[in-house]
This record gives sequence, C-alpha cells and structure tokens, in this order.
Amino acid sequence: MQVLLLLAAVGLCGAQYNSNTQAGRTSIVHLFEWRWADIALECERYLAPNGFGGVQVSPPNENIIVTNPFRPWWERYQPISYKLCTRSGNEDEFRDMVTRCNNVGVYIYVDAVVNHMCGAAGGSGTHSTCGSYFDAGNENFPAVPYSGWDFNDGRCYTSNGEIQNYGDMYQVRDCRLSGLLDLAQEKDYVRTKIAEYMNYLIDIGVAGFRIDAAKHMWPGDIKAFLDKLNTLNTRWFPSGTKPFIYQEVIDLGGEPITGSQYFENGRVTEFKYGAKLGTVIRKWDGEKMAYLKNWGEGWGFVPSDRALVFVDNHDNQRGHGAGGASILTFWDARLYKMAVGFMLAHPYGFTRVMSSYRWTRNFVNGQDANDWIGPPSNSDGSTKSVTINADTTCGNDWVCEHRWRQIRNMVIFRNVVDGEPFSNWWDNDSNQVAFGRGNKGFIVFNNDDWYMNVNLQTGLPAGTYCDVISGQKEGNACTGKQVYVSGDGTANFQISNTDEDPFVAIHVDAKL
Ligand code: AAO
Repeated sequence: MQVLLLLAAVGLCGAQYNSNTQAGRTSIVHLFEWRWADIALECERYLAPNGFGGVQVSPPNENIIVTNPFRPWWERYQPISYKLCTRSGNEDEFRDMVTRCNNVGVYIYVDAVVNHMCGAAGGSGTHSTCGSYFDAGNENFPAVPYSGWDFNDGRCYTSNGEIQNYGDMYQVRDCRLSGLLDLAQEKDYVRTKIAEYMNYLIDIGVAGFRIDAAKHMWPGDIKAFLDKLNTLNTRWFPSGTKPFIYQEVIDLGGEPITGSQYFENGRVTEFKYGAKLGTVIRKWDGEKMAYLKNWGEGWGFVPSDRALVFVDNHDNQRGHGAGGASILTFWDARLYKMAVGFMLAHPYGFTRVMSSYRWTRNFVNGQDANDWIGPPSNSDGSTKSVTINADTTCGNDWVCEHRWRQIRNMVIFRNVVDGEPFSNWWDNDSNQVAFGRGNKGFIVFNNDDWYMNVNLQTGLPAGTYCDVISGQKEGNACTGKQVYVSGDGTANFQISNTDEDPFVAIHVDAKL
C-alpha cells in the first residue's frame, strides 16, 4: 500500500514536466500574435498533417491599449483583466480555436501573464481590449477585481519601487519589472484569482502554460497557485492529467536566481541554449561546431527533462530580454535553418519553434528603434489575417518559419527519431559535424568554408534515402538530394559550403 501511494505520488509529481502532446508529436510552435481564427485554420490545414504537437499562443486575456507608440506587440504583457478578448480575438473565437485544434490533436499552450498588471503610468479609463475600466495610478482593476492591497509595494525596498539590481533576488521578485504593477502572489486572494483564470482556460481545453516573468515571482508562490489548478479537460485528455508548465526564467549565469530554483513547479526556459548555439553557428568567440559533441548538460544547461528550448523567442529576436547579439533569427535565414535543424535533431530538451512577423528595422547605435512594432495590422489597429500563398508560404508579412521546408521537415524528423539515443557522432575538429539518432535518422552539417566529402557510419539500414533539407520524399521519388546507405551502414556525404542549405538530414520515413 505504501509503495503504491509512493508510486502514485511520484507519478503526480512528474506530470507537469510532460508536454501532454500526442504520442509521436514532439515540438510546439509559437504563433506569435496570430489571431485565434487563423490558428484554428492552421491546426487543421498544416500543423496536424505535419506532426506539430501544439501551439504557444499570445496572452489571451484583456490588456491595456497603448497608442504611443501605436499598438506595440508588448501591450499584451500589460493585463487589465482575465477576460478573454484581445487583438487575437474574443472568447468565442478562443473556444473555437481550442476545440478545433484539440480535435486534430494539436494542443494549445497559453502564455500566462500573472506576475503583474499594466504599467504604473497606464492612466485610468477604458482603453483596454474588452473596454474594462481600470485606474493604474490607484492600482484599481475592478474587472478582476484587484485593488491596492493586492500589490507588492510594501515589500519592495528600492528607492523608486523598480528592480534596480538583478544581483538582489528580493528586488527581482518584490519590485516592479519595467514599471509594471507587481502582484502580491503571497496573498491567497491573488493566488485564487490567478488560479481561477488558469482553470477557466483549462476547462476550455488548453494543455499547459508558459509562465511569463516567473523569475519575478517566488517559486513557492508559483507552486501555491499551481496547486489550485484543475486537471485537464477529459474530453481530450486522460483523467488526472496535469497541465504542462514551463516557466520563463532567464538564467544566463551570474545572477542569484537560477532555473533550478523553479524545478519543483515544472520546466524552465533554457536561455543559454539559443545564446550559445547562435555563438557556435556564427563561429564567434572561437567556437566551432565540433564542440557541440557534448551539447546539453555538458554545456552547463539544466537537465534535459527540465528544459524548454528554442533558438530565438519573441523578445530576443528584437533585442528584448536576454541572449544578446548572437541570437539567430529569420533575418539570418541560412544560419537560422542550420540552428533550428540542429536543435530539432538533437535529443536535448522539449523544443519550441518560433513563427514571426516581419517588421521594418531601424538600427540606431546598434539598437532597433522599431523593436516595438506590433503584428501586421490595418489602420484601425486590428491584426491582419495570415494569408497563404500558392507556394505554401505566408503573406501579409507573416514569416511562418514553421512552414519553411527545412524546418517543417526537421519537426517531422524529430518525431521519427523520438526516443532514439544520440549516436555516431563525427566531426572534423572544425565545423563539419554529423550525428545520428539510433537507427532512425542521421544529420550532417558543413559550416566550414570548404567542400565536404566524407564517408560516415549512419547507423541506418541499407537503402536510398531522401534528404529532407533540399527536398523530401514524394511518392516513390526524392525531390532533393539522395543518400545511399550501404549494407554496413556507411554513406558518402558531399556538401558544398556554398549550398543554399549546407546540411543534409535523412530518416527512415523518407527512405525509397
Ligand atoms: C513596456 C515598455 C517599458 C515600460 C513598460 C511599462 O517597453 O519601457 O516601462 O512597458 O509601461 C514586454 C516588453 C517590455 C514591455 C513589457 C510590458 O519586453 O519592453 O515594457 O512587455 O508591455 C526581463 C524579465 C523577463 C522579460 C524580459 C523582457 O526577466 O521576464 O525582461 N520577459 C517577459 C516577456 C516580455 C514582457 C515581460 C516579461 C513582461 O517575454 O515580452 O515584456 O510581461 C537581464 C535579466 C533578465 C531581464 C533582462 C532584460 O538579462 O537577467 O531577467 O529580462 O535583463 O531586462 C546579459 C545578461 C542577462 C541580462 C541581459 C540584459 O545578457 O546575461 O542576464 O544582459 O541586460
């Protein structure tokens, strides 16, 4: 009996680390700023057929409307209430999206902004996305309701109430982040309001949450509101399933707050991953791909089963947050595809693919003065829909990295090799590297400035394979390069350093 109880307890404790994605679906995509109606369509027409496990959606709750600058993307990180209406759509549209995505096995992960409300200088009135009244100066949010008692002012000891020093964990957690009114999660009332919001979403059918600004809350306070959460909706999930939790904790080292302090609650975002991978692929600081042999914990990252990983996110692709200049984005498409390909082939962490919109950059002293620009929108501020071009790319300035052939095919690669060990590493002590995933898949990179011509052990069964980077298998033919694996598992790989994409990937589902 005691053993059974113990096992049950262990099972429950582990649950929030599980992505809840369907078997054989191993990645999610962040459809940053997309409308709910477009996400519903994308689940049905593209994500489900191509093996995506889920979508991280932008914050669905009511936010302040900022008009100076005009409708920046970041207004959605300034909550006014927990009503579900934003530029992405209203509650009916949100429910319709969750239902339709869930019905095709693609689950929804909500970006939960619960550390704070809007900025202290947000004024008062009804300039909010559902029209709820609020008064930021008096910390009054009647649509929740929250009042002055529910904020941390009494606990913050800095001169202006702001976080001034990331070396002091008390300020980071009890003071204001960028002027944002800091909720007092030590209060049971606040914990209850946060849990009510999250439970409302769980009951609609969402599968998990990104916890925004988790670093700015005490781990025990987060645990307290997570402990109040329901299990997932049994229309789509086995009874007793806990929501997947990944916490935004920026830990690049050198600060007292670390990712590991949050493990009891769920996974954490591993920001070192994109910062380091960008440095390696750019060949900065003397880095080279050969050093990736022990990628993962060997590089000082959190344990694989506690990590949520990504090459770039909505902040560091435009100079917000952390990671610095090394971060690769769609603006550096050739290197970016290699980095995302490497991430999706490598077994470390649970992977999130970024999907962005294009904006006009304006660099002033190395900083993008247009880092605020919101999603493609009409003159009234409403968000433009995602149109689909004849060649399957997106229109209206939506970049849709997740639809790039190389990235989409590597999402499928990761599903095919799921559970297989990291194997058959090879490198030339420079920037030509290769590795496999058991006997299911193999990937080869040439990031050197010279031609690559090598024979490698792939670990794969003999046969002719389609490279899923230059093309893919269609019917009984390859639309791109072919790779011949002989009876002993070896194959010859030739990759020009001037190829559009200087890498090759093969897997058993793309064998002729
Ligand atoms: C906007 C305006 C502000 C205004 C405010 C209130 O821009 O001027 O004061 O409204 O009116 C987003 C935007 C903000 C925006 C906010 C609200 O990014 O610009 O403010 O919405 O509209 C920290 C947090 C992290 C946060 C990140 C942006 O720790 O949680 O800043 N990310 C999330 C979201 C983000 C959102 C919020 C949180 C707020 O993803 O979109 O903000 O909901 C250090 C610390 C990091 C810290 C960074 C940046 O990083 O470690 O924790 O991130 O500084 O402050 C080296 C170090 C590295 C360091 C980095 C930068 O790399 O190794 O540790 O340098 O110094």
